[in-house]
Amino acid sequence: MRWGRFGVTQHGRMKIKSAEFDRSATDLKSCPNWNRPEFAFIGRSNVGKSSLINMLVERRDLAMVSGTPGKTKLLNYFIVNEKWCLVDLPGYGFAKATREKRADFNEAVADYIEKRENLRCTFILIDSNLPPQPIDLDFLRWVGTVGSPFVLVFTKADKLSSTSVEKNIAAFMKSLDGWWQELPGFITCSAKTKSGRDEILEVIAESLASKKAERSSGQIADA
Ligand SMILES: Nc1nc2c(ncn2[C@@H]2O[C@H](COP(=O)(O)OP(=O)(O)O)[C@@H](O)[C@H]2O)c(=O)[nH]1
Ligand SMILES: [Mg+2]
Repeated sequence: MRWGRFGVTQHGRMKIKSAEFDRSATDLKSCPNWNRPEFAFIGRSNVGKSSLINMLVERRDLAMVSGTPGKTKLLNYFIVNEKWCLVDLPGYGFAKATREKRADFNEAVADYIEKRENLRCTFILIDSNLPPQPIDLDFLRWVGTVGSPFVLVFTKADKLSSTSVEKNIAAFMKSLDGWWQELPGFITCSAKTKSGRDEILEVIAESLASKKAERSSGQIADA
């Protein structure tokens, strides 16, 4: 395949020792003032976001807090291993995104993705059971104009045959042809079988490790 698939390589399996709900933020201004690295999750409602977050941290009901009425339009923070955060962003199914323009799907999400310095990577969830959906493509086009790092995650891969999943993914990637010099990386996952878990944790581990290396090499240079 020409496009990027992430593999589990250097860091092995990352251990999740703790995962706690920390807070809900209403907008960028109310996001915590700390330097914990943040990894955000977004997608249409029902794409499998809560299930994926629970699967990643191996907790059955952690992300359910974001499913409770009133919290679905908030940025929900979970602290993992006391060091970094998963941020459950509001879904974008409830408003229409506009191409090229600053997204009007959710002001808080747009602000967060454009400006949050702590944000290392956004995992953009796409339902692998569906052909390419305009709302996902519109969102992705907008993220592309912002230039914020992201990885595509195709969810619920256990529901269809692997041939059908591959077909939907291929169609989705084909829709992105020519948008970037290289097609974005993607991971296929299932909250049910836990496939894709190691790959997502690997992206996180690699990001955490690379910043640490940068910082320590910076210290050496300063010394
Ligand atoms: N078969 C299957 N069902 C899933 C998977 N992930 C989520 N679901 C189901 O899809 C529905 C929506 O999931 P949820 O995590 O609440 O989606 P959210 O709205 O994006 O947070 C629920 O009925 C889940 O049980 C998966 O990997 N495989
Ligand atoms: Mg949810």
